[in-house]
Amino acid sequence: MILHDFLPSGNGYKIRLTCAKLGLNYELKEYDITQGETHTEAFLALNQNGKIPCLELDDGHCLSESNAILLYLAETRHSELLPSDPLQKAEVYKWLFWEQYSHEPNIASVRFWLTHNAMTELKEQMLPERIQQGQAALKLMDDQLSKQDFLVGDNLTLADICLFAYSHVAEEGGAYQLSDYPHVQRWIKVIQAQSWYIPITYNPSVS
Ligand SMILES: N[C@@H](CCC(=O)N[C@@H](CS)C(=O)NCC(=O)O)C(=O)O
Repeated sequence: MILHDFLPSGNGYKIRLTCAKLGLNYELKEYDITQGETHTEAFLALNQNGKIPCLELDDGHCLSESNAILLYLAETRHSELLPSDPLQKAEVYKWLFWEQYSHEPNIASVRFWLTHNAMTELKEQMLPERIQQGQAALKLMDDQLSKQDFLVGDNLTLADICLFAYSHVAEEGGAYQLSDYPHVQRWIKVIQAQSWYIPITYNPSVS
């Protein structure tokens, strides 16, 4: 498999972390999204949406959308990262969909704007509301994690890998303070202590 990716991306990191957990090998092909490298004709043939991550399978099929890739990897490997019980499975889906609508646009986008010098006048105007919504998302996770070890029940699932990716780097850029969310901090440490854990900067081609 070839993972088309940009190392600072949390969306890409979700896939790298899932592959680490499942013991899957892949080749990493990097693109600099700040230089428009995902908008070339060659890249658009892989993903017409012009975004990383996308996972090129051995038969040439190229799958995009990070959370769809997570589901594909867990389902095809029959991993307990995706529970078989329909209700538990639906709870995992719930967090994956919530991440894309309520978490990633506020936490990931704000981090990118602030760390990649990508602010514009329009983004300056949007920033306070995005931060407020990002704080609400972290608070919601903190409430859930005050009641149980992981987002869905007692075991680590794709919901945790998906939400970990951008939550653990939320402070980058300075918009969020993780000390405001002690249960999220506890959960981050638990994931970082897993034997298969790799940092967001991990590049399989360099190890
Ligand atoms: N919903 C998509 C979002 C993918 C996405 O936003 N990718 C960003 C990097 S994290 C990207 O490639 N941006 C380049 C661009 O839009 O030009 C997913 O979860 O995979």
